[in-house]
Amino acid sequence: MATIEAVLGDITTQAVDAIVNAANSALLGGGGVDGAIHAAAGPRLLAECRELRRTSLPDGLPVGEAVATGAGDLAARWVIHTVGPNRHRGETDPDLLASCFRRSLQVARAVGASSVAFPAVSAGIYGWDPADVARIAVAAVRAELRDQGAAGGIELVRFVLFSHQALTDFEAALAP
Ligand code: AR6
Repeated sequence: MATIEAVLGDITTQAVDAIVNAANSALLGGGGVDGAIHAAAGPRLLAECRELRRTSLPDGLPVGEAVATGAGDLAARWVIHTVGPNRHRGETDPDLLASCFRRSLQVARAVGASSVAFPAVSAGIYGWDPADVARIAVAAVRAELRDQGAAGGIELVRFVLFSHQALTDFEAALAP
């Protein structure tokens, strides 16, 4: 049975196989956790993202989707970029946010990652209530791990929260 946990911290320093980036469709960096990940990973990460845009994703990454790159100078081996729904643009469908978490875990499994750290996707610049993100994220991760079955490959999912309030929200969502 995989472990799901929530911790307070900076996702860029997590010693896990893959960290998830709350990116935007352009995949070329931004503010928030995206900016922090690109700053810590160095220019190789941006170069890989540019290559994705030049080849498989000329129109960018759709909302709710996920894609993996290497992780540049980070301790992790992979960065999995996902694009959360943006409330300020009227993107209020919880299924789109759930899809970010599920698709990220599917991509993680496909590259061979067994431990994955997530930020609170869409709970910053994209304007979602962190408590809603916590409930949706925990339900999506539980469903995905259930569907992957016993031999699924993902052993650890860690939510890495940047504020005490967000940590409290995720702890509440994880409580049995
Ligand atoms: N480690 C963990 N969590 C963090 C970190 C960090 N180093 N830095 C911020 N957070 P946001 P979004 C938290 O805004 O809402 C970017 O410009 C933050 O407190 O990073 O999905 C992208 O390029 C919040 O709880 O992502 C997109 O344009 C959570 O991470 C847009 O922002 C997510 O906040 C995406 O917006």
